[in-house]
Amino acid sequence: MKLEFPKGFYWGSAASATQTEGAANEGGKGKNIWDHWYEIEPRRFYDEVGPGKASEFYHHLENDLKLLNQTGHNSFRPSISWSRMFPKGYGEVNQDAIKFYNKLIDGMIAEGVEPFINLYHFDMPFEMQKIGGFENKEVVNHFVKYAETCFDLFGDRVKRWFTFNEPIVPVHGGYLYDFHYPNKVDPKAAFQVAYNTILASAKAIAAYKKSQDGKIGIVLNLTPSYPRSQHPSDLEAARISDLFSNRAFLDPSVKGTFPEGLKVILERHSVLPDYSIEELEIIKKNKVDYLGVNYYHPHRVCARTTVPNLESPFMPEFYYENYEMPGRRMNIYKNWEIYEQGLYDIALNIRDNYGNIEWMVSENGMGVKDERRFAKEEYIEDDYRIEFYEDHLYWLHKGIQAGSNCIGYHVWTFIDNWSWMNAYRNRYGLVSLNLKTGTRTIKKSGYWLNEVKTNNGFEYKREWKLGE
Ligand code: BGP
Repeated sequence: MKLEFPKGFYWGSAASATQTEGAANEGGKGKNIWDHWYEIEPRRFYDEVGPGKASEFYHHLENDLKLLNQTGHNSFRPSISWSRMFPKGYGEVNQDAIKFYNKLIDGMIAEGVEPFINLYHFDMPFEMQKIGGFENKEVVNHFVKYAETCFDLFGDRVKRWFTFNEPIVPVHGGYLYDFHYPNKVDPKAAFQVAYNTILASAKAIAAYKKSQDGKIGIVLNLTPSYPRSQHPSDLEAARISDLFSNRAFLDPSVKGTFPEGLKVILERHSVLPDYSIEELEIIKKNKVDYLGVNYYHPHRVCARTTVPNLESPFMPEFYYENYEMPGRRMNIYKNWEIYEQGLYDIALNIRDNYGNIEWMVSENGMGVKDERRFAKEEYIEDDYRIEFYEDHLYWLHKGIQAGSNCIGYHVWTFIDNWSWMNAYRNRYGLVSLNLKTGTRTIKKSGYWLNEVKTNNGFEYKREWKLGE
């Protein structure tokens, strides 16, 4: 069966500054939290490899831009590093950063690749973190100034922007579950950071609308919440996990309001963030024009079987337990369930509950441990990844046929990159990276995406059986 996608469909990939640029101490860049955390706790990183060099996108730009063209990109989403633009987070703009990002944007356009620029991908400037990061509303205003500067400098050529990538992840990692700096376990701070990030996004959107004519959105990682059963307690568990994992960001971004029920729970646990009526008005008035959805895995939950320890810091898991569904298929390298149909459910949820807003898959991908063990003279035949993409695209296509307004599909990621605490353990790229030599070699999936883009679709062979 030929799967054909809507005319003008965006194909490509996403990447992020800290994971790809390298040159962490060059070109006038200031430290961000990753540079700092690696300095003080290198053991938290796989093989003790830090973000200093990453994939050296900064130095390989010209060559890498050609690779974009050869691997099926008509669009690409890199991020701008706030601490490269403003080494302290505010003040004077770094001229070298302007030069680099101009080169990047102009280079993409010259290769026929439309830029989708993201302003924040987990990389708080360290000087901003020192004064509290997004716990502090002053940092919100510095972020907005940084965003405005980017709009002024690059908005003539960039017509698609994102304010944040997965804003829930720094909340989880930095303030609840200890996998990002500043490694606090502090629910009150966590919900303040979440709220302030939403406010920062809305204020940046307001600034954008004043002077620019393109579109601005936010990238959210959505994890559809599936209950173990139809028992009312399991359904309630799924409702609450959905509230915290998805709707807490999705509703204010798309509808301008917070979901009902969230405030009650936060108040009950004394973790309601500090907010004002004026701020809620700003959030209400400045909704996104379009949405990016990162989809990797679903979230299966069931009712708790134990009473939570009321002395322990409040976590959303007070209301549900994670459920390991028998027979689920796993990506064992990342311990994430593979459930392609989740993308169809997301498509319909956006169609039915979010005004069928324009959206795109802004990340979808499969990390494989030590993938270079499969390399034959540098070339990697990653058929497993092609299959992963095709199966997800099948369900996405079904969602589009059902009327969901999806305009593109970006994979994670372009070139194998440095993956936060996992460093180079799992590889995701369309292009493989030899860490010793820096050599880049297009994988089979890179050639595959190029074909898919050229044909705006592909011949899909798999037949889905009921219950898969
Ligand atoms: C997403 C992030 C990416 C990327 C990806 C893969 O959540 O937006 O930055 O890293 O996940 O995850 P990981 O690198 O942890 O394997």
